[in-house]
Amino acid sequence: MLSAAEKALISSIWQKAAPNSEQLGFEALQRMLIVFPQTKTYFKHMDLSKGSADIRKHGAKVIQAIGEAALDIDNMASTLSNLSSLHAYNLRVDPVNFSFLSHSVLVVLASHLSEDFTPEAHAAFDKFLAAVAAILSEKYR
Ligand code: ZNH
Repeated sequence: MLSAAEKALISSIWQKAAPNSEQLGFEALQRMLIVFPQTKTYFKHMDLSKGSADIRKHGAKVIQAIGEAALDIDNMASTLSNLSSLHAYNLRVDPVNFSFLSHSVLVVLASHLSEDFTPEAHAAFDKFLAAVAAILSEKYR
């Protein structure tokens, strides 16, 4: 579980990232699709060319969900409950892919926040994204 200190770091990182969250989400999703091309199989119905409006729009949705979880960390299981069902029952995303997205989000945060993204903040945000991924994949079987 996340300690009080980690929760404070996560919310401070999110406060710095939030004003630019749509761009961050776009960059993170695009990075995932390029660095881990196997993830493209889930998005065959979208225009996956670099910089596409589809990537921009979907990236914004994904980061918004992450942001909502970050704003209310203690209740993130209920915040993410509908998305958890969606990913398990409808989308059937192989849980291995969550770590690819998490990695991409961390890299994008590092590139935008530079020295504010301290090793401690990185560690806390990594743990937070792993917790989000665990919730999104807990209904799989
Ligand atoms: Zn997911 C969808 C979030 C991961 C795939 N997603 C989605 C949405 C959201 C999300 C918000 C929208 C919903 C509605 O619309 O209702 N995701 C998310 C998050 C995460 C994720 C938060 C983590 C962290 N996903 C993921 C992955 C993948 C995915 C990893 C793969 C690779 N998703 C997906 C899909 C979809 C989604 C396919 C659907 C899209 C469309 O629109 O079609």
